[in-house]
Amino acid sequence: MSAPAPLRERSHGDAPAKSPLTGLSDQDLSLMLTIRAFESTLLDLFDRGMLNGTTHTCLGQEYVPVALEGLLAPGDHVFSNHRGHGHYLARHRDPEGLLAEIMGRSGAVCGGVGGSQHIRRDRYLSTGVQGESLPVACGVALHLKRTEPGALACVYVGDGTFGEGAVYEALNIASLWDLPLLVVVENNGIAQSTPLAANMAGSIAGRAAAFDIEHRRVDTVDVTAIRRQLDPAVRAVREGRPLVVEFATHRLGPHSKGDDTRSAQDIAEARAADWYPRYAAADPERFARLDAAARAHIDAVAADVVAREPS
Ligand SMILES: Cc1ncc(C[n+]2csc(CCOP(=O)(O)OP(=O)(O)O)c2C)c(N)n1
Repeated sequence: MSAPAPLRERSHGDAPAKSPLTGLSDQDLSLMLTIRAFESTLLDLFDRGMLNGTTHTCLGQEYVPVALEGLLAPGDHVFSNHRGHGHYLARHRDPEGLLAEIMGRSGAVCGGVGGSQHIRRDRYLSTGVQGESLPVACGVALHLKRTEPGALACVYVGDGTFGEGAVYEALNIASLWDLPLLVVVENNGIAQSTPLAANMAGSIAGRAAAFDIEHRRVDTVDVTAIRRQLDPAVRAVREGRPLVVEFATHRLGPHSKGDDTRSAQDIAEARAADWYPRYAAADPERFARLDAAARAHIDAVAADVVAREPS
């Protein structure tokens, strides 16, 4: 595989702009690396027969919730889906509670009954039922509009979830009632085993437009640039202008723990788009130091949680 292109923004004069890491804090980069280490560890635990059930990792998509988190406030609600570990970790920075939840060990964030996909903590709620979260998020957005103006409901969905009718009922009401609803679509081009092209007529942008809802497409993995791009539109959400943000992203891993139906070429293309080697190339010393720390942290978390009593 050829080396990934260096990640750079270009100014109008086409002069090289700053590296993506220039504006990124150690805390944000560590969070991306912690999510990567967490998800890699989960697949490893599965391979060693130490996890039951199933799990869907967000490998390749870690930068999405980290970028969003910089635009969200503590009083906002976050609704997540089956691929939600990164969403949870970006919100609550709690790998111990999440791994204990997934493994059904003491210290589990939901007593071990929710597992990987069904987690509630404060203003965070995830569901494995595709599309279910949108109408619920609409209801919460209406409540926020009435009682806590300025707060918003943010809901993460995949591209395949646009096959669910509940998505359109929610978009319709959000537009009609001017709800503070932020829909984040992680468009990784595939739903389990069905490519987007076989699944969706038209486009996500066209579907948002049908409801008179703003749409933004994000094509970069540069967290600082993403925040700069989305900041005005997210502020407008808080004033009651719903928004669909579509991230063009890539799923590095299998759909869940071992079911990858993609061709070798498709997988190679996903890897070539990965943020991880680009960020590593942009600032090798800082990246290596923070990556080693994140891996050591998650190794210690896993050793601790594996040794705990059942919840
Ligand atoms: C209502 C419903 N139908 C089917 C499923 C099974 N299912 C789980 S994930 C998935 C694919 C979701 O694809 P997408 O929304 O693109 O998200 P991605 O997995 O790519 O992150 C399906 C069909 C489900 N969980 N809920």
